[in-house]
Amino acid sequence: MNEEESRLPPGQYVPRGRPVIHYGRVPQFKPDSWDFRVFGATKSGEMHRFSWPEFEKLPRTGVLADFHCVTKFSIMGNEWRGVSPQEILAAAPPADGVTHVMIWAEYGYSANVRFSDFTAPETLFATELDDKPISPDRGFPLRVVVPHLYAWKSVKWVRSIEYLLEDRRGFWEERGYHNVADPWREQRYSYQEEPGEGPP
Ligand SMILES: Nc1nc2c(c(=O)[nH]1)N[C@H]1C(S)=C(S)[C@@H](COP(=O)(O)O)O[C@H]1N2
Ligand SMILES: [Mo]
Repeated sequence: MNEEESRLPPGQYVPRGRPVIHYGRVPQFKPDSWDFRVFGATKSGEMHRFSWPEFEKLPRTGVLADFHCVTKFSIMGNEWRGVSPQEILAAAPPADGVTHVMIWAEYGYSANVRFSDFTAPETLFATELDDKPISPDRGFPLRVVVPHLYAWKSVKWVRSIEYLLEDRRGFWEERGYHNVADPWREQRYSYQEEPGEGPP
């Protein structure tokens, strides 16, 4: 097994090229009306709002990570750059007792992650891929990457996050996909969920 093969979770393969997949149309970025909101169980009880210029001022960091789609292709060695979730947590702190985060995109797409997945060191609010602004079809201007979970949790065109005191399913999690989505455990479908892995 070579080094790249050992980085492939079970059942995955490396395709030729880099597929682009999403549900629905590519939204247009309008910098004047674009905002990023943090709502739900915030510490202050208030919603936090960042305009594009405000969001752009947050410090940036890099993450090198592979990317695994549940349809079985993997994209290896993506160089993401963007804002760490730690910056968001500092600027818009969650209340005590937040267990999950719902990540919301344009057009109502969403994905829920455990708070521990949200704060994992490889999770990022990415603005650049491979030294260029993320392309419109890959999520410009802002995309979350949660590379240690199946890629439907890596929400493109992110517009808000919601702090949750109790777990709730997102778009694909409501449509038969696994609530946790760990590719190393092949958590593809909701029928595989064990007690405690889904919302009550
Ligand atoms: N907003 C949004 N984000 C999304 C999706 C989507 O339909 N809408 N699809 C997800 C799925 S299933 C995958 S595999 C990846 C694909 O990312 P890519 O187009 O950069 O390869 O985006 C994820 N993020
Ligand atoms: Mo996917």
